[in-house]
Amino acid sequence: MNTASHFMARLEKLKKIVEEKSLCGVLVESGSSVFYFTGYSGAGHLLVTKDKYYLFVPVLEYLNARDRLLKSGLDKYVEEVVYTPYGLPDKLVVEESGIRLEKKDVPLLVGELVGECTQELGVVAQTYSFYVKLQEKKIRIKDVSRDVMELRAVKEPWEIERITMAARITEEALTSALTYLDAGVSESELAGLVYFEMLRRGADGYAFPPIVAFNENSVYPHATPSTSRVLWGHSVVLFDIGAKYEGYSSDMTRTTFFGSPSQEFKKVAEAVLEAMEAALDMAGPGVKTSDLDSAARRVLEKYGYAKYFIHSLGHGLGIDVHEPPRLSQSDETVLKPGMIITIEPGVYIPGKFGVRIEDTVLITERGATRITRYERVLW
Ligand SMILES: [Mn+2]
Repeated sequence: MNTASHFMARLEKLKKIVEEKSLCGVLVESGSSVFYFTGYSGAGHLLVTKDKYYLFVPVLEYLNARDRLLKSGLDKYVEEVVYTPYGLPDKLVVEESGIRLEKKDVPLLVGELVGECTQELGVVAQTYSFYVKLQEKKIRIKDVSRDVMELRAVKEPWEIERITMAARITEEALTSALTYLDAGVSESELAGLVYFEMLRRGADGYAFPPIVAFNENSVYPHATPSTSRVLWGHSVVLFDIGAKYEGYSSDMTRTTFFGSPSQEFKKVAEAVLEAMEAALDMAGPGVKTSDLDSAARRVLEKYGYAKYFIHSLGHGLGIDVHEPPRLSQSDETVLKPGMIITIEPGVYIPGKFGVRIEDTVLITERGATRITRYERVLW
């Protein structure tokens, strides 16, 4: 697993984009796409030209990048170039390592490497300022982020294994946190417990800060846990949590009840679960993401809750916790085997409570299978 051939196959696909679109090359700015192609996750830029691969990293990352390239088996194929535009002294240890050191910033280095080329440079940028800096160097650029995200959308078996592992850790963290559900515990304490359990079970960290929300705080789909919101009496308790494992995310939401659930809560929770089942039943290769969103919305409509479903049904998931496609009315993506998405209908009644149930789901050859398999009826 994780050998040079995995990464080289991906880099070849990037080179194919260069050829097919007649580009000078493709430049990928820091972040999850650099990790996808190289296994390196620090600050840095990957440049693929017609005949070479470069990884530009700031000087503080020179060892990290070298070690990651070795681990990925890419050290023979990708040239690491360390840059230091910050006026650091000449005598730095990096010069003893045989790694190329340049006292220039990335746009300048890229300008030198592709400067003679009259075609466009494909770019996957995270920031607008990076586009601007390249344009200042008179480099003509073309956004190719869609092409790269299309590659990333279909997962390879070893990626599915990692996401599954992240899901198992998430489930174990929830089991543990649920044992602390008792009068006096705060949302923040539970969120911290979830994170602690993820780390001690082998996660790199969380895919996003754990959301734990009680009662009226659960009406915010992106609620922030608070130390001052403490469990007492009969309460709705929502957990939206996801561990990260070897660079890959998971995402799961469960809504439970502390004490005896109200009739209204049960009615809403059962409708949300039915909406989820409707979407899950329909999910599979050849199905449009917008149709899944409609299927869930129709169920909630039946119960008069559709107006409280204020977000799209779900999203793609992989290295990033949110990746294309978006499972919404305006998305035209047709699902393919190997895609991993979330299905997460929710009903948020202002001033009262919210209920969301979410699973991470793999699209298979025949249909779809849940990666997060935690019990859903917890009330
Ligand atoms: Mn989600």
